[in-house]
Amino acid sequence: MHLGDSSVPGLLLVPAYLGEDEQAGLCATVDRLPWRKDLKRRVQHYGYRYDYKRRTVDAAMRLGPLPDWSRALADQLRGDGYAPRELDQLIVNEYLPGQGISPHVDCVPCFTDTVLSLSLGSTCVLTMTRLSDGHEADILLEPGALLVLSGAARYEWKHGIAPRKTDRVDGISLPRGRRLSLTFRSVIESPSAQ
Ligand SMILES: O=C(O)CCC(=O)C(=O)O
Repeated sequence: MHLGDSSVPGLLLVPAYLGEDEQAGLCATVDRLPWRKDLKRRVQHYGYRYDYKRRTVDAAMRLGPLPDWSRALADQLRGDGYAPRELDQLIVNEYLPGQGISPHVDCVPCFTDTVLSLSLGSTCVLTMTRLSDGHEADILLEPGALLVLSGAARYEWKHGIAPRKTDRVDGISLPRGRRLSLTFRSVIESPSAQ
């Protein structure tokens, strides 16, 4: 794959948003907390639980305020101008080499227009796929990078990570290690179905 030959409107990549110490601290914090193990990869949900089967979030799935360690990060992202609204939902994903996430558009009625994802621990290539014609753009996510999806990148492109152990970028092999991502969103609270 070759990076940088197609731009995705609404996608912002901020390299090294988090330093190495900050990343290590976050990994250690997350690893002390319980993981959900009902998917192929392990996840943690804060703020609101996300229902992967129904692909939705509603008021009944509120878990409470974000825990302090992630609240500080959410406030920092907002203070730095990357999030127009309060971020009140966080999903932590763990990807071991060979694991990925299927291409998807984040639930449109559930979340507002800005989705922010922080990468920790390992490089990986995220693939953006334009809904209108299937055109793909590969984005190299390095440890500490912040990815912001809004506008077209949020609504008109899918994002996903292929389940492979090595990414090849501009002729260079990049073996994947264990990667964690912290994805922050703002929930649009709709009434619960119950
Ligand atoms: O791991 C990532 O950077 C992307 C996570 C993601 O797409 C999601 O949680 O919906």
